[in-house]
Amino acid sequence: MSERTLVLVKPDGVARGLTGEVLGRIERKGLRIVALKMLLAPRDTAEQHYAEHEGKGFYPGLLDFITSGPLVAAVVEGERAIPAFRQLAGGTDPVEKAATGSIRGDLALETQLNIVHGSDAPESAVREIALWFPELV
Ligand code: RTP
Ligand code: MG
Repeated sequence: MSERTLVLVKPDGVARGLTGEVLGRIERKGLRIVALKMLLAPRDTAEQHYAEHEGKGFYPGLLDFITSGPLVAAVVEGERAIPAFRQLAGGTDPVEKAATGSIRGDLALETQLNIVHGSDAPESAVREIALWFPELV
């Protein structure tokens, strides 16, 4: 079933010049980029995006990181786009969890600096697309 997911190339990925690498992998998988923008995330957008992690030890640092520089936000569409992109991204810890061949497994070393975000469920995708692309909904 075709569905949409929200992808972020996080500030570390943009700063390292990996935006094209990430978008290229999405396209080569056969997924379609249907909306795309670069922006400095406002603090309140970052807080809403990561609301599920409020109260965790890494949450303040995560907000500082995600607002530390420009990021690229994309709406990606295709068959099973949500799990398909999660597989392209690899597990959260780039060394212990992400497989070689995945974006994180190939390109990252640290859990916070793991290059990309992808929605983890249909409800998250709807919420996150509305948050980052209010003009689309
Ligand atoms: P994301 O939401 O960014 O797509 O990543 P994810 O689902 O794979 O991981 P999640 O558990 O939702 O965590 C969100 C982001 O927070 C940072 N993090 N740091 N230091 C830590 O223990 C820790 N745990 C998570 C990572 O940047 C992770 O992607
Ligand atoms: Mg997550």
